[in-house]
Amino acid sequence: MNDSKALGISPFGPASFAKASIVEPDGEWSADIGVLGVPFDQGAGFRAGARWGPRAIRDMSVRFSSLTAKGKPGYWDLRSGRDRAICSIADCGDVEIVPLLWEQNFDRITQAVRHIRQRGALPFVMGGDHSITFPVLRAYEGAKPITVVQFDAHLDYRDEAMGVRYGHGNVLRRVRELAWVERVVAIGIRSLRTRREDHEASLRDGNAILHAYEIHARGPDAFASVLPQGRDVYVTFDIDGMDAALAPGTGTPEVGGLSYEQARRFLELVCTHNRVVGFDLVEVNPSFDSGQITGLLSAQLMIEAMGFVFPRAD
Ligand SMILES: [Mn+2]
Repeated sequence: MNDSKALGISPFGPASFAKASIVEPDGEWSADIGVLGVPFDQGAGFRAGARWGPRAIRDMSVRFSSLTAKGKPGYWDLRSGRDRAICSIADCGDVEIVPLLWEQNFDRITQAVRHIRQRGALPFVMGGDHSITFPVLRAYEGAKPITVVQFDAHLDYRDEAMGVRYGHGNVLRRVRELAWVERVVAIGIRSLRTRREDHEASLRDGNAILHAYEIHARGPDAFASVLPQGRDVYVTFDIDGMDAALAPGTGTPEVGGLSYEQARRFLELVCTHNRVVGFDLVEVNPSFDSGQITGLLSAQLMIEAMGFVFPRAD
């Protein structure tokens, strides 16, 4: 007798996200969450390779395959005593990316996210470099105003760099220009490369910037009044928001970043006090990872976020 499949504990076999069933975004399927991989890294200005991020996250996500078990999905949260992530997950595979044709690739990304939303599922997107957040958010045209919560070491708010306007260093600027994005709340900003002009432009646009050093000094709960409440929220999680020691597998790591407990608490505050309309986790680059810890951390952050969005009603 082998019921490991039914129990959802086998880590073996093809690595879909948490061993979820693989579907085509534009097919006939139904699930609470549609996970989508975007293996695109043409927006990276420094060390490329985030195209392998979705695979790295899926590889380690099989550790959490009980989430997709038949009969009793989800996990028991030791901290709250609650069952969490009581939801169904479909893995929509990867967007087909072709070399060099970035505008066409962006269109494919937008289209895939549109399909997921049309199925009534909540998109959870795995990058790819951070530039993909712009084509993902384009798929929300016509939606209610969205507050974007950004976890990141960098503002990514540069208007233009040597003619480039859609790279990963410009992405929040482009996102903020979308008519349905009302505000950006950036958490964990600390890079020495932060430019005064970009910082001022972001504040002038009505965004909020939570610096890493302030978070270390005061703790996440001190910022509760700055975080959105009762809004429609899209979370974009650049893994370099985490401390470089926890997440070395990324193109532009920065020391002095968030601890796991800080990031988790921010996710809890954001996901439980708002309506989450989408989530992405970007910039995982397994070429620089050590012991797959960045892939594992990323999978766990996604699952904790799912757990906050889908707690069991009890
Ligand atoms: Mn970023």
